[in-house]
Amino acid sequence: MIQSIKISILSGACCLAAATCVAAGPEAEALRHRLESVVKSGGVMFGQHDATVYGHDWAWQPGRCDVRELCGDYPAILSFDLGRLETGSEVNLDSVPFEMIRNEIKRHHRSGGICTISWHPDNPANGGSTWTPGPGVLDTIVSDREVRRKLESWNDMTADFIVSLRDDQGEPIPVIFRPWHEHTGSWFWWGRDCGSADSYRQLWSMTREAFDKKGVDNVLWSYSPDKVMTAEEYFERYPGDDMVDILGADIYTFDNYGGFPRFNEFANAELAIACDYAAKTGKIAALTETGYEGLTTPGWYDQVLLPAISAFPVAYVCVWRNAHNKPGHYYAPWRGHSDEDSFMQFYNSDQTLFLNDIKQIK
Ligand code: BMA
Repeated sequence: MIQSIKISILSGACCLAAATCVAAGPEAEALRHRLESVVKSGGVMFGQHDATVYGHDWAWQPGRCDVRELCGDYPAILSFDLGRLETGSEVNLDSVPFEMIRNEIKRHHRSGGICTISWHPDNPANGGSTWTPGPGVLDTIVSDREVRRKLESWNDMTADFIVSLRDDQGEPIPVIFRPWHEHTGSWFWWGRDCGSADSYRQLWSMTREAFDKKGVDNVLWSYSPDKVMTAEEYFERYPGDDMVDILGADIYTFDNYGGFPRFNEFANAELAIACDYAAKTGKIAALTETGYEGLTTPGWYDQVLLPAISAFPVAYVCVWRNAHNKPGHYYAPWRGHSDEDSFMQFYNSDQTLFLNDIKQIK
């Protein structure tokens, strides 16, 4: 029943007016078109980070996925991270082998799904991790030649990985790339207190230049500030319309930061800003990262997340990971979890789209 309602919504899908293209090749253009069709349909795709490589109590078991074991379908969007690729490591910062990430992206693409990639590189200025912010760290990419060179080589490595994503016919697989996110906070070395707005924009330009030089055209670029209440904050460091395809927002629910009501305030404010601007510029808006760690108060999925996204024309929402080796660090329930009903109501909504729902959306 639900499925047939979803299908009838989707059959009315069509694309919006063509948007300005950011160095996108035909595959990335097709992905853009698909995201526009989703928005036009009134549906919102569900995604999760690392959803098919590990779950709350398992890891590296092909085909498994907590979400699928609960609701019967895979997320429409899979998210992966390239942090530590720049060090030459074979596994990322959460121990996921890069080869596995490549294969999962290929497999999900073949199944009709969409992938998004984030990148949490180490700190090129001091050798620390991605979470080593400090005053001026971001500015050193402009002022210090050695740091700049290091970052250039890291950008090259990431570009090489992304351009190497190919399907069985050797055609490029389009992905959403979400670098330098949550820069309105200061927990990453590219955050607000780590340098000037100009340095942040330079960071984007450098990455973009490296990708262009390598001929990477299978990417849609997502700009994803952390929670903000005003357009001034949202756009303070915006790298420019020619750099950005997706107006994103990364907003979490925290019990010690206003809980559900505060999340609603931020979601209402920031998604309105992103959607308004997306509508004006022919771009796409999305809730690019969200979640409520441990789902400790029941009802988050149906009473908080669903109303938040229902109010806005966002193409997708992506929750963070179910860590297999970090107790309590999970963002989606699994079969047998005490709050599984809330997720099932979210899944059963006519609006939410999972992998099977989007296969027919072109
Ligand atoms: C954070 C946490 C960390 C993880 C990092 C990068 O939000 O999930 O455990 O290492 O993301 O994926």
